[in-house]
Amino acid sequence: MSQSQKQGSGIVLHHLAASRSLRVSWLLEELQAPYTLKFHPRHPVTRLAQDELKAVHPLGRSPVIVDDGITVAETGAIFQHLLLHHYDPSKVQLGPRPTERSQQVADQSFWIEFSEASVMLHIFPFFYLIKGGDATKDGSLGTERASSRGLKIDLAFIEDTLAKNGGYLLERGFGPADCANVVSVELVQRILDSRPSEWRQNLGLAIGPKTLEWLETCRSRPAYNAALRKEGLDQGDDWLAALLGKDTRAEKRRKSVFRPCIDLHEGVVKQIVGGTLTDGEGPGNGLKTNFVATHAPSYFSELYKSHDLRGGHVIKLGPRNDEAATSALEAWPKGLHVGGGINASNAREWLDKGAEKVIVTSYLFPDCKFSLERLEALRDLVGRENLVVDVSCRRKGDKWIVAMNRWQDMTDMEVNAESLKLLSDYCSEFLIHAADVEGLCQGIDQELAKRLGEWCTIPTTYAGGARNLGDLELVDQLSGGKVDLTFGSALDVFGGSGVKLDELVDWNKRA
Ligand SMILES: N[C@@H](CCC(=O)N[C@@H](CS)C(=O)NCC(=O)O)C(=O)O
Repeated sequence: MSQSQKQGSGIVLHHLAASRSLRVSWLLEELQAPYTLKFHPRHPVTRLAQDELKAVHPLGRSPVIVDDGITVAETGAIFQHLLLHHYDPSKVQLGPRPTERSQQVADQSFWIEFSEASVMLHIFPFFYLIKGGDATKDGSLGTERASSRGLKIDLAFIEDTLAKNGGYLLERGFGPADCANVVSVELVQRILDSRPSEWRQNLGLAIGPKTLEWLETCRSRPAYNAALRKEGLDQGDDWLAALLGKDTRAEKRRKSVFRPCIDLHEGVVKQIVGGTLTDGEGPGNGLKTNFVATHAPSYFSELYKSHDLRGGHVIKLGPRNDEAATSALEAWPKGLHVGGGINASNAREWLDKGAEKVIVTSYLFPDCKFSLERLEALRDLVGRENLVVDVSCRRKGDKWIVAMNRWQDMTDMEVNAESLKLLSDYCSEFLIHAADVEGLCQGIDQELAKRLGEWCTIPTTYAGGARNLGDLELVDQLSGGKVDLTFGSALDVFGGSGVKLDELVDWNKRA
């Protein structure tokens, strides 16, 4: 473990998306213990943890907590640690302290361990069989029969205990024992529900009525839902969907996809650090360039076309880019959007040159003030369906303000639900660069991505800071699949090492 992780103050929970770590965030919420949730997206294709978790603990799994420099892994050990050091019965009543010598404490410890050592032990063979495509329709496989034996006993014991103890695992009422087991039983429930009834019958697997009631009661607890919200989910959202993938989801929601870009500067495809581009572009003016392509702009259009990566943007950064933009559009007619210097006198022309849509910003803000008249006129000229409004912005306190002229000038428009609602009556898409993080490959503006998911009602592409595939998954989670993501400097075709175009093509195909 690195020194920096040791030094953090308070509890940091390393939480893998859609995982049993939910038990720990839930317990922390019940304990009302302050903590920071460090979200780790799963690998979008394998659904496993990504390497960054190995920096926290060599096993590279979640949950792991780091509590003032003490690293604790394994759910059971984390529960015991939290109960020992962060349970204050004068604040919340969650049952006995683990230091007490009593049957209750012994039972509580039993249930905390039971969740992993019995329920998960017996359900996981099924999970792997399903994932590997080896599960049968009738439960006739030896592994299915062997695992069902243990699982049947576990489920019966939970059902009997709930009946005996008045609805919770311990007689005294709700507590950590329930937190530990609900999440495991939810996984069991989802797996059983995904199998044919013949399979369930032959293996004798079913969730009992008391257990179903208990799941409902526990899931309605404010702390459970607070834990889900910390993960970017809402009450009633299916946290297991992200783990189980398409095959077990009743309905598939739209997923965020990758949108490509071709940024042009002086007629050449480049990747530039956002906000460093100014009008005086000589040496020493602060312009930071991450990548200069040796390929022509049309090479990138053809590449995107070959993978059917639609709705990408060709952006003319400054003058002397018209020829390059034209050649990019000609290489894939009606496949790309074009932006940079678009106004009422040239918008039509760019559509005629092959742009699928035109992207407009600065023209809508004469003297940095929003002009509805100009937007209306442009909409009338090219049609709402052909117009994208670029509301690229910079952060000012807790607000995002539309920035123009290569993000140097702040306008009078705040990016929020109201402004986006107004604009969406006149355009069919938004393009939103988070100018402060653009080109830095240091991560996306998570809050903005989440807000855009709430505010946007038309297709929206976010750009800025994306490092790797995990960031696409993060945008998907945060925006509920409503916001698409552009990768620039991190992408291999632009000399980056964070993400490969092939991976993104693969993601888009699965989305
Ligand atoms: N027994 C461990 C299990 C930890 C575990 O396997 N966690 C899963 C998440 S549900 C994980 O991190 N998997 C990612 C991987 O193995 O790559 C515990 O309860 O903490």
